[in-house]
Amino acid sequence: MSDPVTRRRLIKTGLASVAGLAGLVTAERIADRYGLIPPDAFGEYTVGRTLTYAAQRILTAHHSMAREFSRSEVSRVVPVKGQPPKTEDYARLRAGSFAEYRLAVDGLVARPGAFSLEQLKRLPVRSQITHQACEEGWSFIAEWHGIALLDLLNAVGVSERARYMVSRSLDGVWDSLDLADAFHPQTFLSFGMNGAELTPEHGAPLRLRVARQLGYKNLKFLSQITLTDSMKKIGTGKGSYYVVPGGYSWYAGI
Ligand SMILES: Nc1nc2c(c(=O)[nH]1)N[C@H]1C(S)=C(S)[C@@H](COP(=O)(O)O)O[C@H]1N2
Ligand SMILES: [Mo]
Repeated sequence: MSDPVTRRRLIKTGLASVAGLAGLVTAERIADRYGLIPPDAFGEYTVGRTLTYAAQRILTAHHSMAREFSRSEVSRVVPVKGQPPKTEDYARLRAGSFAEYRLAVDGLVARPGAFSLEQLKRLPVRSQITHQACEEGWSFIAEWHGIALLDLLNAVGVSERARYMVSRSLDGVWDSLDLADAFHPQTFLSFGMNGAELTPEHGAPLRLRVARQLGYKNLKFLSQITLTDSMKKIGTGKGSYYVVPGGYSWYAGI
């Protein structure tokens, strides 16, 4: 390799010091080679967002786990942000106890499909008691029941070309995760909370639970997941509904 900065050095010193060492342009080129540039890096946000994401990905390369709690620590009050969709479609699904609900799984997968809750529950059902924090400053601990997203992804067979998993919701919100978070063992598709079925307020019939990122990455009322090699042609091309001027960043690691 002719490049003076090797991957080992990148991991040892971190991208921030590489930036100091070799200049930001070189650092950006290296970050891109190792898939360390987030989809919302553009214009004035390129350097800051790339440094944050790359540093996190290098530090957490070995699937670090979010802390899990005991039942006695579960919060008594759980705030809601994002009310259930007010559409006729959602009302109909809800009236039918979500029996007609399907989660579409498509894109770069070997076996795309549309799965009912009953089908999804044939995968191993798991629980976790974790902390979810909203960027607005409130948080709660809850027990989540669901399936590990990685079990579904393995069942449909994700292509080697895939780099991101796009998620879409029945209220029009959409977002994406890189595959490190999509295949993280604590990333769940949850249909239950604190021993009961997930309520519409908390995202029924199915929501994402992403234990290592902020609340807004935990999409509720999930309708579709799509595997893709690039975010450029999806929505705004910036990886998330929330990435707008004055909005949030795509990567919200905690
Ligand atoms: N589809 C959808 N998902 C969403 C939202 C939303 O408005 N729509 N709000 C997000 C935000 S900002 C937070 S903090 C959490 C809140 O989850 P909760 O309402 O279960 O506490 O859901 C996230 N998921
Ligand atoms: Mo939030």
